[in-house]
Amino acid sequence: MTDGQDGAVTAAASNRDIARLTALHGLMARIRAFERAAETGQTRGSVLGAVHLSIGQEAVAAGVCAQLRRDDLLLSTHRGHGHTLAKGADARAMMLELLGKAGGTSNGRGGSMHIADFSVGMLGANGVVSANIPIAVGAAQAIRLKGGDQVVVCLFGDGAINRGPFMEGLNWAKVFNLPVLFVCEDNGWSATTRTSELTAGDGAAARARSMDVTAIEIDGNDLALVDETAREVVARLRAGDGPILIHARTYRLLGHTASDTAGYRPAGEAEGRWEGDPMRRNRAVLEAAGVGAHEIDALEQAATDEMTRALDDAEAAPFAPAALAFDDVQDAGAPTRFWTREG
Ligand SMILES: Cc1ncc(C[n+]2csc(CCOP(=O)(O)OP(=O)(O)O)c2C)c(N)n1
Repeated sequence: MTDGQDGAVTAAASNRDIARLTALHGLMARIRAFERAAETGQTRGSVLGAVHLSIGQEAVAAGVCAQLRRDDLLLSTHRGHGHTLAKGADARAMMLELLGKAGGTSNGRGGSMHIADFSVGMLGANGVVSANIPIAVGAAQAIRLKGGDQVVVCLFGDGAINRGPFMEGLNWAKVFNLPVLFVCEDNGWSATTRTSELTAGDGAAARARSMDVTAIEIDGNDLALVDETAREVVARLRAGDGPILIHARTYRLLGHTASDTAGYRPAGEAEGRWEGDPMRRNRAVLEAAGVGAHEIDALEQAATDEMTRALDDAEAAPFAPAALAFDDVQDAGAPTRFWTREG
């Protein structure tokens, strides 16, 4: 290949990358706008229960989930709106779910912390820290038994690696070489505690390597890097080279929940981290490549409009009928005996 042809190939590839990064910027904007709308709903009292926002962590959700096929599977955490949206769930149905309304992804029975949408392979967020990990491994084992080529992505926080299911799940996945991508979304905090203060050793990647699980450590706020890493890793998993763990460093820019003002963080810490906001960083990448600020503004505005509408519609929608609470619940029959402390 001549120099000229080489150059042409490189230029074409880089145009594709910019188009892709622009599209992914739109996805990050949709995630952020969804979170802002959920925050507004909580303030107005229409979104009930705790909501954990992922503002500042959007590059992990967008970069990883955009590499998945619809029939790939996803398990998430209490902070799962972004992952669910990036996997392809309908934003309006998700918002209805947060408000407990009819037409929600689970007709309002899951809410924010247990949001799920099986139609896009999203098997569930989980309010129990680390509990999504064995479920992901079980799903991967089922795929293996059925001979499919889907992969399972399991996202969890840096606090989750200190619970037993993390070790059990990675061990099982390695023993059976299962197609699981474990993603530790390391935002530095476990609720109100700095995770480094309660974690022995070198964290997620070191623990994975101790079990011979391939581990890759990346800057999770670098959208292009997350996208590229996830592309390579998903291809390896599909080819049978699993499991793999990505340790993505990011930062939770707001409080643990929408109502947490994060007063336990040293003054100025979060303010300083807005510099590294993945949306701000990716905007700089796009503008340096010649994408107009107006084009990026338009993407972000469209996202805000979409999610504002989703919240308004959800607020106007009726609650799911109470009888629906009993749907999909296994009926084991009336108990024939009640146990007491005495036996
Ligand atoms: C088994 C269990 N213990 C404690 C909690 C309470 N809790 C909810 S979120 C959270 C912090 C989790 O931190 P991390 O896994 O890093 O996720 P992040 O909130 O940072 O996204 C805790 C302790 C819980 N939900 N489940």
